[in-house]
Amino acid sequence: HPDTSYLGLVQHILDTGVRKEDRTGTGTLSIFGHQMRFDLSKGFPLLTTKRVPFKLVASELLWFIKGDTNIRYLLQNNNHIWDEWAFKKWVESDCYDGPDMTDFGLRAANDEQFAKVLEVEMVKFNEKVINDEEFAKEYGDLGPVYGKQWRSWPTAKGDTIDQLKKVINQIKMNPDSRRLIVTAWNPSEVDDMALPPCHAFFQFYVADGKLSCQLYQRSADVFLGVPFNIASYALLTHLIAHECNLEVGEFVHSFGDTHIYLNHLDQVNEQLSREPKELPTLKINTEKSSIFEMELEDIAVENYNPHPAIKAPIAV
Ligand code: DHF
Ligand code: TMP
Repeated sequence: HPDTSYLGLVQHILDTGVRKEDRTGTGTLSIFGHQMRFDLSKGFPLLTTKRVPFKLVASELLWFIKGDTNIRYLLQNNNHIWDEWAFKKWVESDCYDGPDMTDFGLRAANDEQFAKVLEVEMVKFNEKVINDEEFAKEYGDLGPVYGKQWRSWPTAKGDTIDQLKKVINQIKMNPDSRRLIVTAWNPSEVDDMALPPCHAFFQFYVADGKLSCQLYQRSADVFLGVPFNIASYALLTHLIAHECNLEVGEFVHSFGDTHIYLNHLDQVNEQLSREPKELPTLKINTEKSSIFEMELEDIAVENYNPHPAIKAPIAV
């Protein structure tokens, strides 16, 4: 069961993880290197020991697939998972003249008064991104993150590579290929990204009429990020398998720095006390074949009856 593998990883980090400081100043328990395998034919791996908001997973994935890097589309779909990283670029820009937002993530966690000020500024920022197209173009953009690298990786010659389209064509034309790769890790552009790619590199594999996918995730926030990442790549594998007339095989999730933030310890202990439930099933609109035509309404999970959500602060 996906929850069993996941909670096994959580327990393993609690048992053997090393105290490690991190960029965000939060502090983590961390291990280096781990792998989980999910058999997608046995049910959709959306965790059941806490509610994972599937619509947010799906709209984020469609945003990558569109090649979009601007949070405007996410906001239009009530998806706020990338707000802090666009906001960070905004408050660090010359045009921002509101209250001082240095280290806003850490400060909000320790100072209720400041958290309110931050909330007001973030709401204002989001409204401006939604209502003001010019502002959105400038400040809603996260830089050359996933969508840009997947769909229009810039080459030295001055043209671009659509890695996603290419890999899908290769899966159809040349399924035995060992080069079915998409990489978001573009060394010449990482410095311009609001956050360098965490799910950085993935490969497809076709055998027995089944499509598998393996992801290398260089850095993994096990409580908040990983449940999304598992569901997102499982969904991507289903969508591509559907387009290529293949069944789904496995999702193999390989990790680098795999950590639990120190301010998530109560949350993971709560989750560890829960029993996994039956997995949901994924429903995609089979009238559409191309993943590039899929919209949010074409994707849903059925029979998802998880334990309640568990809130946690995100390290910025
Ligand atoms: N930074 C950090 N420190 N960890 C992350 O996982 C992370 N993920 C990013 C961007 N930066 C990050 C993009 N993905 C949430 C989940 C995934 C995600 C960003 C945020 C999150 O907060 N999930 C909440 C629910 C959020 C909501 O309902 O709006 C959760 O409980 O799953
Ligand atoms: P880093 O760039 O210093 O590694 O910080 C990124 C943090 O975000 C780290 O805790 C990993 C986490 N993360 C995920 O776990 N999954 C994701 O999809 C994203 C975007 C980030």
